[in-house]
Amino acid sequence: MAMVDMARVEPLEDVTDLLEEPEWLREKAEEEGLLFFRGLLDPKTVSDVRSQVLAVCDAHGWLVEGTDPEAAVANQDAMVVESRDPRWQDFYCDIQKVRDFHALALEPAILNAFETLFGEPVLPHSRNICRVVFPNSSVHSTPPHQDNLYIGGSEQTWTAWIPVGDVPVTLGGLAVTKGTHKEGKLEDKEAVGAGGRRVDVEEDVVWVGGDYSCGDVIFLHSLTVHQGRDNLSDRLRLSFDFRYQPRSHRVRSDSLLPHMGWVTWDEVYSEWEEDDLTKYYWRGWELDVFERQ
Ligand SMILES: O=C(O)CCC(=O)C(=O)O
Repeated sequence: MAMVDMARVEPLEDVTDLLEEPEWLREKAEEEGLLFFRGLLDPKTVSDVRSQVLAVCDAHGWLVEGTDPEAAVANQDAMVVESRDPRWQDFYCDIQKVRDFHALALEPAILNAFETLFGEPVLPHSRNICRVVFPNSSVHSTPPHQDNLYIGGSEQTWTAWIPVGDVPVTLGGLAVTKGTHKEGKLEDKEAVGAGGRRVDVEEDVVWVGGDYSCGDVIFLHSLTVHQGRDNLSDRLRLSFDFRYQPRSHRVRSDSLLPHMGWVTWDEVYSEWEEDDLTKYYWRGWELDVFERQ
């Protein structure tokens, strides 16, 4: 299994009220490296995107024929894991073209929360990530890692992990350690599972996790260690990872490219309305962009 055992898992603590108390919100973020917001997004908005993602899953034969697509019952015969497998690549290129998937990353509720946290304008990275996890794929669950390894750039970059639909523990979801961002960058090593790298986790570390509902969002610091939980159901688990940083901080250029680089922005945008303001939204901003070495 890619996921490591968790001796102690604390329940998710809703900090929505702290959005009215920016100093306390920042203190909490500084202390724990994670912030959980129950119902930050309108569940209807998330459900609409979910239906669009499931339509793509269906078109790729990933749902059991004759079942309600909304139930996301996985066709085990089509099982594929996130990788360079051509079946995954074809699916992922189609997902990257879903306009509302990218638009969700720009929802005012998320941007406002990050501006409160950063105390300055936010730069949403446009490299948005969609994860679809089949049941019986535990060996490929996302191992414990720090996102900074993949992002580079400012350590003050945060990930918003969004359950796309209700994600009870049986469906997998995300488990996040408390306070590990204070340990700095940890040594990583090769591993099985999404991302392909992992870090060691102390046995007595405190994990946070539980049942997520549609509309919930969890923010985590780029050095906070976290892992995907095994999907023990018969359904597909859907989630998004969107990243955000203070706009004045340096940003690595690939954070503004389509995730995985299998399509270009022009291909992503090819069927969107011409005057859609979510296209290239970052281009008018003064940014300190640097190239990956
Ligand atoms: O959704 C998952 O399984 C893990 C996602 C994650 O940890 C990440 O993308 O950094």
